[in-house]
Amino acid sequence: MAGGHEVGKGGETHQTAQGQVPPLTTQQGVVVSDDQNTLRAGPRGPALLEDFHFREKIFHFDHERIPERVVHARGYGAHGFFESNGLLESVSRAAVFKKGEKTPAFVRFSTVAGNKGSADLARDVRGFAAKFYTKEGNWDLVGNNIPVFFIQDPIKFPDLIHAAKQEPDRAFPQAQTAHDNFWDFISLTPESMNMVMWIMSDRTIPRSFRFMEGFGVHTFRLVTAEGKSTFVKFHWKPKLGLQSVVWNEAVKINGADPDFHRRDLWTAIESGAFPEWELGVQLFDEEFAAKFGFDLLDPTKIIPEEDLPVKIAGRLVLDRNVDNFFAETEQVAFCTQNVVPGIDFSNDPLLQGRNFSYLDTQLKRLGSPNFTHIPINAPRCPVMNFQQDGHMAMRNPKGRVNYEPNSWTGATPRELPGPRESAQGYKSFPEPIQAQKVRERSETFSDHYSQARQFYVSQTDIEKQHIANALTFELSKVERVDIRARMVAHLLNIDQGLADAVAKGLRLKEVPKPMPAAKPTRQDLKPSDKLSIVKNGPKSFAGRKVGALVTDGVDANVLAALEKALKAEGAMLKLVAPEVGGVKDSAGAWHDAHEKLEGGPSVLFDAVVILPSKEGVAALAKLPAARDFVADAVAHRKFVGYAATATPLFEKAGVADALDEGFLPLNKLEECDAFVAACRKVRFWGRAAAER
Ligand code: HDE
Repeated sequence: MAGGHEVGKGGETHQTAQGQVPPLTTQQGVVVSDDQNTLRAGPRGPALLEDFHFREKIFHFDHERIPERVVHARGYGAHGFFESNGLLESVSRAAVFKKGEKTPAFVRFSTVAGNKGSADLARDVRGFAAKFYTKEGNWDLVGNNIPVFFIQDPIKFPDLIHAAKQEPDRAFPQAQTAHDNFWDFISLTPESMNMVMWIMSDRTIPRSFRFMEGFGVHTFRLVTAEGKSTFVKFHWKPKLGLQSVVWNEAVKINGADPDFHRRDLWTAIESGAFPEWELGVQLFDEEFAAKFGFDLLDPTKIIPEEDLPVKIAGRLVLDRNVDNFFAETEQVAFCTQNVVPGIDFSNDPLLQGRNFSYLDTQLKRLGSPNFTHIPINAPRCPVMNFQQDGHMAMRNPKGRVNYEPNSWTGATPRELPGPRESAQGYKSFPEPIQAQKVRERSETFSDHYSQARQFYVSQTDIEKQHIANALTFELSKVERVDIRARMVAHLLNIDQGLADAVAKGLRLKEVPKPMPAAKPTRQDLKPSDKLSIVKNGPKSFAGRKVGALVTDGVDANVLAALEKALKAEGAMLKLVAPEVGGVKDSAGAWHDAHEKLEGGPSVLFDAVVILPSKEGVAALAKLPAARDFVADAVAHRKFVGYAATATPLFEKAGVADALDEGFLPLNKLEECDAFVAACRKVRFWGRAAAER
């Protein structure tokens, strides 16, 4: 027998470096003797059909994939818990809101348009779906990182998603909206204009999941045991504050690390830096809703926090990564209709449409109505009913009785209309309804521009610039000039300056007339500071990463002091060196590098420090990746800490004559604290350099 075959006989011995290992078996439990070679008629002969182990193994492999989600295909999840502070006890009977109640939770973040294998930094809405395994059943809050949506009626959802995803003949572009079909549909859908402002803002290029807000979007109801209803809008507020990347960074991150967001979540949890959000609520009654000025059943509208403050009702902590991505993150089945007693729907038409779609889509994806038997979807409270059989049924009624009512003796489950000890059946809020069947959009849904304008004027100048740049970029990818112009016609109803900037950026030969509007844009809505990311930046640099470009001879004292200062802040230092093996510092100590320079560009870090030795800088300055490291950090307005020895590299990178206040010297130990303090602002927005 050839040597290769000998090596392949791993199954014969169960002794490894780790000790005794269990034998490999087939799915039927038969121990396998050879998992390296198929059964053949002689060593060079044809394969034998009789090889049950091979056939079973390949058969199983062939069926490994399930359909990816039609939207939100790319996602990443983690386990944790929700802890209530009791704020909602007086407005909802739900056990999940009792003071101090800790409820296990699973959260999946996602992009919307891209396929499962697309890159994390696509300009896109992020899904923020939470499943709470409450004592009274599963509650799913299936939200996004943007509080409004594109459409007002669910019947338009397939059109919206068809238009956003890759075009059907060519199957590109994927994971981006910068193409004709998307902007054609959007420019024919004025109700999407508020959402357009949000998606063209930096909200759609978050630094990572840990730094973004989440929103339930729709108005929901909370209901007390006595049947009193209060309207609610749900918010998630990240403990680390809001942060986004800039577009040029996003483009480069997608190449350098397409898994940037999932890696960030995974490593944060593995390192014990558990991501945390506060659950915020805006509570209101019919009277507020009637006076507010926009219809709160319209999912294209928000209630500014200045008009109705967000109160904190508890916290969500993600503290455990999954054991298996497929079993948990892929198979988790969020359903908007999963509510528990004390939480109810409003008549938001989009929400009502979703309540059908999510259940239906799980059957398609998971292949059986028994998807609730899969551990990630199974409630952690008793489940007792007479639903039975079907593909992969794991939980069937025991005994003779599989219906009710029945007159067999013994405790078989029955519905529970009234309260009994801790349990009580789910009751829908008895909202009185008298209406005619119509296919009609409410007149109260017809103001499409006022809140879009409010969002835009609430931004800082730099954020306004980013919105104009994003629109110009996306519309520049649109081939049909009439579609570009149609979008500018909408922008004219939002803000003249924005429309002018985009028209100029596109070099439109003819600026169109404003789009006829069902309702004129209100000019009286006050700017809301809470809508800006920059105005709500972090208070600390915790959770962030600094990339240190180092060579042999790096100052040992500065490196140690910097590491200490960052650690005290809750931030991390990552070494980037010409070779991944690492560098020897000025005191002769060895430091392993975290990244080889070419694989660790500055876009992967929140701030950078440039610490070459006097001897090492000349060779470093010759490397294009080192020059890009510096030039990109500057263009992306990052804080740059630097040793005096860095000058030759700065010269080669073309930034030596532009050292502004965002550059901080790092030659002495005291300077390390000053650098970390400066980094709390995350970006040096004052830098004049145009973003590349
Ligand atoms: Fe979804 N959406 N959606 N959506 N959605 C799905 O369900 C749908 C909408 C959201 O991590 C699908 O399980 C319709 C708004 C998230 O598994 C599907 C409409 C918001 C996720 C579906 C909407 C969302 C989904 C595809 C308009 C924010 C990912 C796979 C009426 C509040 C959940 C799946 C996860 C997923 C339908 C609009 C958020 C097809 C019909 C508004 C976060 O059922």
